[in-house]
Amino acid sequence: MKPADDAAQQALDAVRDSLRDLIDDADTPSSVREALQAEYSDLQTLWQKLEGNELHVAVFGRVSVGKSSLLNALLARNVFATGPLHGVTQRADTDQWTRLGDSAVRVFDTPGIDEIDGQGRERLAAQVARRADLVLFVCDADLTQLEYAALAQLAATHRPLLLILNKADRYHQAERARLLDRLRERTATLLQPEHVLSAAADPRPETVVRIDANGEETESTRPRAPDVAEVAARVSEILEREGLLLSALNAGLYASEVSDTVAARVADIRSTAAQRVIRGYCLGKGLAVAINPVPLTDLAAAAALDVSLVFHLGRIYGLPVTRHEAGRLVGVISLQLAALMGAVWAVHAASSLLKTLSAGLSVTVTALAQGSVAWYATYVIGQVATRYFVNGRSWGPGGPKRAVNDVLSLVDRESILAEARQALTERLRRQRQ
Ligand SMILES: Nc1nc2c(ncn2[C@@H]2O[C@H](COP(=O)(O)OP(=O)(O)O)[C@@H](O)[C@H]2O)c(=O)[nH]1
Ligand SMILES: [Mg+2]
Repeated sequence: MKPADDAAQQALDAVRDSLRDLIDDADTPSSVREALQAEYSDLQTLWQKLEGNELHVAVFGRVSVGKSSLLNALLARNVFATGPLHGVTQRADTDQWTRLGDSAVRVFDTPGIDEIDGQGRERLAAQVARRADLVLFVCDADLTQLEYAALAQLAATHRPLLLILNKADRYHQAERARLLDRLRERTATLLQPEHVLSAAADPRPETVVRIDANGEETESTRPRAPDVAEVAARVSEILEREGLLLSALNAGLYASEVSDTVAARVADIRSTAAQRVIRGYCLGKGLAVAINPVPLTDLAAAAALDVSLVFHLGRIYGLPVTRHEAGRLVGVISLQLAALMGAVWAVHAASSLLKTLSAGLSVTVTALAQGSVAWYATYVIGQVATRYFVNGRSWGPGGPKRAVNDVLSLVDRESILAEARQALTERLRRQRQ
């Protein structure tokens, strides 16, 4: 093996393994897998492609330009349905073509880009671009606006791309040369000029005129063989030169895209679960504090609830902590909180005292105030702990002080307290009924 091939093979192996890891990752929740079904199936296809050292070639273009005919001519077999009617090819089809060294080259037929709506077209282009190592963009005349836009979209994916002027038999030599020049000129920013070629995938029969011994003319037709030699040679050359490496790079690029999407989804799911759990604990602690008549034990009970919350959050983020560690975390956070919002804690303590002193009428009011403050404190502890877990069990550069400070500046205290008061009032009323 040449060193370059060696490097390509190494890249290929690395990408193939990372695809496998992504597909098999046991930490990915099944709900994420279900939501990203299409992506996972693409990953599986890409993995198989790399595993089998497959190279994929796809055609792209308007309906009836001869995409299916071109593939048949390249395969020298009539495997793809062709015809003058619109819509002969309904979906992306595949067939094995040939072998190039260690690689199996598979070709993909596609429906015409003018047969599907804009969104479907973009999806098709993205799908084709994702799995094709080489795209043959087929046209049969100068490019329409639609064709130009689709070609530009494909070129932007940096796949190797050939623009093929098919039905060359319909043009005289000079006319064909002019058309090719025109195409090269228009696509100069998208393609190299040598990547614009002509072909006759399914030429119409020739008319031959014979003059017999008596000088009489008879006209007959003679079938013409496809002329795709130039295209076939360019395809082989591109695939041989850069096929495997490109295939690995493309798959790697796609895998990292999917992996980012998966990470974002997982983060979303965790964040939703975390916020739900935090709210549950806020309510639990708010009620416990509001109802519990003995001020000192309600503080202890409250702290135990916060420890449970942190313990629970660690599990949601797949970073379980022991109760002891959770307790330590709550301690660190509470300390920062006390330092940063002494005033609020003072209210907490004062109302705790008030609850013992006041009797009868004021109990509900102070209990509510105290419960709301407890709710707020748990809310902040929950947010800070969430941050800590999102950061992979780290406070980040500024340490716990900065983390608590950041959360405090993001949280709208008044609205949290208002929410707490409302939820607690409702619960307390229901309890009294
Ligand atoms: N004159 C001529 N006709 C062609 C050529 N290639 C394909 N065709 C005809 O164009 C029509 C559409 O071909 P098809 O391959 O089904 O087009 P697709 O819709 O792009 O797949 C068919 O009738 C083909 O016989 C060619 O090189 N020259
Ligand atoms: Mg077709």
